[in-house]
Formats: sequence, C-alpha cells, structure tokens
Amino acid sequence: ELKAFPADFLWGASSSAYQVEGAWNEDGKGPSVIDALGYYPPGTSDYTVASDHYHRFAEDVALFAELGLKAYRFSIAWTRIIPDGDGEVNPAGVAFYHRLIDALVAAGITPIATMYHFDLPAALDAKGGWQNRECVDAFAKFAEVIFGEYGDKVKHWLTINEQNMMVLYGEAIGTVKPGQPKSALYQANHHMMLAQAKANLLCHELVPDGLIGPAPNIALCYPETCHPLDVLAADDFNAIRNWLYLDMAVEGRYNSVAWAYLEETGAAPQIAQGDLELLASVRPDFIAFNYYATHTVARPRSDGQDVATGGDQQIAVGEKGIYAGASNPFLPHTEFGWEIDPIGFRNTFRALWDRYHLPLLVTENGLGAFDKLEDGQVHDSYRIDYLRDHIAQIQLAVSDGVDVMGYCPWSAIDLVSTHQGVSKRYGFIYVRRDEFDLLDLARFKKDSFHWYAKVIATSGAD
Ligand code: BGP
Repeated sequence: ELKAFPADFLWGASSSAYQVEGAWNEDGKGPSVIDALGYYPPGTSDYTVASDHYHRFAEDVALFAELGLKAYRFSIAWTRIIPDGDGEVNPAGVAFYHRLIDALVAAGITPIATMYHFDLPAALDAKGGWQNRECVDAFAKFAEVIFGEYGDKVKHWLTINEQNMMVLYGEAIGTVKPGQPKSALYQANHHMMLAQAKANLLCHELVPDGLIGPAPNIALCYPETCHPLDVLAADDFNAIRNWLYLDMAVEGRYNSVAWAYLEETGAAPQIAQGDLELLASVRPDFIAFNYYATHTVARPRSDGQDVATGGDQQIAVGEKGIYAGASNPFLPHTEFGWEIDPIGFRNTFRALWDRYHLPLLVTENGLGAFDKLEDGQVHDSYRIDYLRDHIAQIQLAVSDGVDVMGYCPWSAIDLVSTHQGVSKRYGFIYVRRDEFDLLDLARFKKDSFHWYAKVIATSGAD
C-alpha cells in the first residue's frame, strides 16, 4: 500500500558555494583549489562570477520562498570564513552566511549546510592538501568557527560532499592534480574520514539539537549478468565506491572487501595510533546522499578493456583487472550520457536502510540538460519527467518502510557544472548567461519551477 510522504518531509533544493556564488575574491575571500583552475576544462566557463548568487541571494531566496521550499541545501566556502584555511577568521565572509541564513529562516526555509563541497583552500593545497595530516586539524578549527557562528540557526549539517567522487574522479572534478598515485588518494581519504569524525564530535558538542551526517554520492552497482563472477565484481565495486565511505562514517571501520582491495593495489593508508578509536567513537544522525544513477559492472575483460571511456564521474567506471564498466541496456541516457534509473533510486534507498538503519536525506538528484530560454520561458518537460519518476520511487521507498527525511534535488537555481560549464543546467530557476558572456544574469522561472511548487504544496501529488 502506498504511504504518504511524512508531514515534516524536507522538500528542498541544493547548490554549492563555488558553483553558484561568484564573488570569488571579494570581501576577503581566499582562493580555493577551484579558483586556481581557471577555465577548466578549457572551453567551459570559470567560476569567478558563476550565478552571482553572492550579490543576488536576497532575490534568490525570495524565489525559493515562492517555490515553497521547506529546505535549502547550500555549502559554506571555507575560504570565505578562513581565507588561508587555518589562519585568521574573515569577519566579512562570516557575515555573508549570516545574511543568507537569516534570509532563509525569515522565509521559513530550513537551512542545510554543507561544510565542504570540493573547494579546499588553495593555501592548504599548497601544503599537500588532504594528504597532509595537518588538514584534519584545520578542518576541525573551521568546524568550530562555523558551528559557533551559525549553530543556533542551522541544525542540519553535512560534513563533506562526495568524498568518494573526490577520491575516485578528483581529476575530472578538478579537486585533485593529475597523476596522483592511488596510495596518495587513499591517504587523503583517510584524513578526510578523520576530519569528518572530528566535525561530528564538535557538532554534537557545540550545536544544541544539531544533526550531522556524511554526504557521499551513492550509486548502487548492478552486475552485467547473473554470472557469479559478475555478481562478485558488482559486490567489489559496491564495497569500494559506496560502502567504504559509509561503513567508515557510520561504523568507523574499513570494510574487509575494500581493505583487501586497498592492500592488493598498494593503496592502503597509514593509520596512526588512535585513528580507529576516533573513527569508531562517532555516529552520524542521518545519512545524506547524492543520487544520479546506478552503475553496471562486470568481471574483468579478457582484453583488458575494463575502463569505460571519458573522464566523467558517472561514466568512467572500471579498474583494470578488478572490475569492468558496462552499460545497462535497460536504461536511457541524459543528453550528457548519464544513465537514468528511477527504480535504482528505490533500490539504493532500500540498500542504505538495510545496511545502516539511519534516516536518509537526499541532497542531490537531477537532470543536467541544454535548456533554452524562449520569450522568458524554459519548457523543461524532460526535467519534470525525470524528477516526477524519481519522486514516485521515493514514495515507494517510504512505503517499503525506509525513513526518508527529505529530498533536495540539484539544483535550486542554474549554476556552473563541475566540468561541463553553464551549458549543462539543472536548476528550477534559469540564469541568463552564456559560457563566456555573462549577459545580465537575470532569473527566470522554468516550467519545472511551477511544477515543483505544486509538488511541494500537495506533498508529493503533482
Ligand atoms: C555532483 C556534485 C555537484 C554537481 C553534480 C552534477 O557530483 O556534488 O557539485 O555539480 O554532481 O554534476 P555535474 O556538474 O558534473 O553535471
């Protein structure tokens, strides 16, 4: 029997600081690894102006209120708060997020803050970034500052956005320099786990009623066939891509399949005394996750062609000799080649709920497409179809008994994609600019805006 969405369901939408704010060097903000990229990859926009949300946040929040959002998931730029990552606090940067959060609260929108979404301070990167253990304490210091400043108004906190994507596809996203050995990536990963654990403890100490959770990208992995070796390959990839991060975040342990893989590939991190105790001493209050599609994998191919082509985080799946990327013949693709799998969304909810028994919050899901503005309108029926199909599967997951806290599709407003510029859009609100021509940055409500407003108003019945 179909159950209704909970009355307090957080119908929301998402963004991240560097993709939406612009004002990359204003009011004392320091440079991040993203700012250092420039036009990356060449031929796509940079992030200096993005959607100019830094200057237009009041107008944007008014539109979010009109959309009826119950929650808005955004990220706090570390480099606005502490420009060099671990030095002085920048009061002007602190003030910006007070203004944003106050505007949200005044509009009755629950703020959900990501502490770190890809934009590591460049000054920390110059010292080795996450490979340097000192980054852990820098993050803890940043955490103390933001919990102290905003903890009376922000009760929902996300630690690190898509840590798994930074480890697996950091080059494509631009967070990792090309050519890093795998051991360095997993050492960085270990330090991020420690940083997350410290943030968790600090949140529970400093934020009364605060809730905190990790925010990986979770994509359930299917076997290409029912051959037991393909099933094994899918199990391996699930352990490496998904469970490694959540087993650590929830249970404070490296799962044995992932650990065996790390040892086998020479990537096992150095673990200092006390690390495992720290990791095991925390428990998140919920699991946030980003979902775009499932993956399909197979046992390694005899011709060694195990890695699917392209540098994209949703496409370049596979690792030579371990598992091979495969395409799923049952799934359609977006204009950017990402598979579309609403039923896989339900499968993913069930897998997460069965494994961890923690409330689940969707912090990203959405369709990247080439939108067209015509007479002030954007007819994005394709986006409506995508979102409607996924929301239907959330309701089925709720009916399966899964505890779902909310749904924050990507993205609230158009912003700059991680590596495909502004031509690839996700928002409910269109921002008038081109890849290299900023035009007037005016805002327009897409058809999906009006549709989602109805979904929220009727709690899931559009
Ligand atoms: C996730 C990121 C986001 C976002 C989204 C869409 O990986 O958390 O920052 O951009 O995917 O990806 P893309 O911009 O590459 O289309």
